[in-house]
Amino acid sequence: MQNLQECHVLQQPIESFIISAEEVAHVQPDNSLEHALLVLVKSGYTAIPVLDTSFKLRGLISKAQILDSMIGIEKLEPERLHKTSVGDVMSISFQCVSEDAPFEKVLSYSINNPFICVENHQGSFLGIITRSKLLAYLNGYLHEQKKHQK
Ligand code: 4BW
Repeated sequence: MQNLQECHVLQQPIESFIISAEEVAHVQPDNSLEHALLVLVKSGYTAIPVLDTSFKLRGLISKAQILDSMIGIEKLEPERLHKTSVGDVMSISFQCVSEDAPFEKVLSYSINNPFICVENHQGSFLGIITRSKLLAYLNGYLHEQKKHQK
């Protein structure tokens, strides 16, 4: 069996997997939850990054967190959506990588995260790497390996 460290698949620069910041749906910390819910529903995504006005990553917000924040004592209280801001409910603890992180690290983070945020060395948000892009690449690689073994 090939030594994993020498394995070409793990040497792949992560840059080629990044969905650039301009293409990533996002909200800002002081947006209302109502706005965030509209962005999430319209984009079709379950969770998206929260960026400040200087494009620094501040957190992640999901539909589940927004729905949870609407739960009152006995009923849903949708009026809370425009009184509460994204910054009040977003997650601030999440895994993120720098632009030169090894493929292996991103792959291992993707086990528990559907997407990984990528920052440059100045801390600016560059984009995301989705689990589906990593799996598509690995799938292609495995098929190539199989062809060469025949
Ligand atoms: O609108 C969609 N377009 C496409 N082409 N695929 C979609 C869309 N919405 C969902 N999907 C599919 C993707 O395969 O469902 C998967 C789970 O979506 P999610 O998590 O739960 O909303 C998608 O898998 P994925 O491409 O590996 O994306 C993983 C997660 O990355 C998504 C979402 O939270 C985030 N994401 C992906 N592209 C994004 C994005 N967030 C913001 N902007 C983007 N452009």
